[in-house]
Amino acid sequence: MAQPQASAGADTGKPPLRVGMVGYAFMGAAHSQGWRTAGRVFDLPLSPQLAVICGRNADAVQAAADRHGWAATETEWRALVERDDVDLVDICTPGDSHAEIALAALAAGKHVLCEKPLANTVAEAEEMARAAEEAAGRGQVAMVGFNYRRVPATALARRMVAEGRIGTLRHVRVSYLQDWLVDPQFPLTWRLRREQAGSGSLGDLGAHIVDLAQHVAGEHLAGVSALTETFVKERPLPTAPSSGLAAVSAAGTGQVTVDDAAVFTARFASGAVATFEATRYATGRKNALRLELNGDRGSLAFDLERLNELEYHDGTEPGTHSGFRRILVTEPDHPYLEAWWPPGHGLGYEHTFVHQARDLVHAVADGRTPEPSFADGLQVQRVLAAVEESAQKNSVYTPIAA
Ligand code: SOE
Repeated sequence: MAQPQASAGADTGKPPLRVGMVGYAFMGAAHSQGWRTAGRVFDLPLSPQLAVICGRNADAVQAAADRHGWAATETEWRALVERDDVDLVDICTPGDSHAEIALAALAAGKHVLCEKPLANTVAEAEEMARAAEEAAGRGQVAMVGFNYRRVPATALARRMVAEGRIGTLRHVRVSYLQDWLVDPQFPLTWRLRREQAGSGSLGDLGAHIVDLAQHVAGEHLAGVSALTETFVKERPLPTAPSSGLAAVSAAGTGQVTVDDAAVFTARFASGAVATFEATRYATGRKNALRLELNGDRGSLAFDLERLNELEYHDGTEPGTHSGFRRILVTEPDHPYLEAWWPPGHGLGYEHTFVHQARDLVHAVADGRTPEPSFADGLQVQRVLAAVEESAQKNSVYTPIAA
């Protein structure tokens, strides 16, 4: 275990929030960026410190600490959770360890940030939500990493729906399309194993769009009718564990035990109807999360591949000159933009993690439950379970458990 001289972070003179992060691959790098930058851009009540990073391979975790600016390393997550120089545990591991780490961290008195989906099963998510609620009574906070709520354009969409700018919601159309599994020789990494990932495109991408659609709409789904499919059932085994979206294959093959694609229709509690599609086989689509909402007074549309823009149609304007307009979401009074660049100087994917860190720091300082809470994560988990149940029963309409 390497001991810190001083935790890395912005020297702001504010009280520190000492972060211990478990995992250091793709999400670990993204969260590091968030913690490193939030206190340098936003005026925060606490100063996030990159205190300790944890991973099983000592050399690899040290390399990650050096690259991302963490002050110390651990190779056992239990040791990290028990350290008294860690205030908040950030979980960036595959889904099979979320519950165990989060429960231990909450029991040890830490605040928790957990990557999505919250857990691999509803039962685990229920236990986590219960533990988070108890911990809230002791002043601890727990949040799920649904970072796409923190794109300024999606936050603006939420605000505009709440202001009534599209009126009564009729349709929500949402898809999350990637293509990194198109090649059948892409190896069988952890994201393709049910015991580690919980599910496939459904939990990885579907969880994001369920959370985002419900958040922007401001209401919950009531039931779903679903199809799932696994197109490539066997894949080469990877040479080494890989956590990113690239890997190298070796001899031998193994079974893919998760869905490759999930498609479902859904009803919102208000009666609005929705379509969802999550796939990693949409050839040419790299990270296309698209959301459209139609109400009786207007419509909104968003595409993550053009994330500084939000399309808006005001249906109350005269037909002669109405139409979709492109809002460039870079104005200082747009969500999160007050602290960034002058208008027109856009943001990117990584800024969502800076905003996530910013919002969580405020929640910790205020002692208030942040959104999305573990209860919100549990509700998404219930939607995912209903999708799987419906798909197993020939797409029968399946209500979402309350
Ligand atoms: C892989 O499909 C992945 O990295 C997801 O796991 C993330 O949650 C998403 O933001 C980007 O794509």
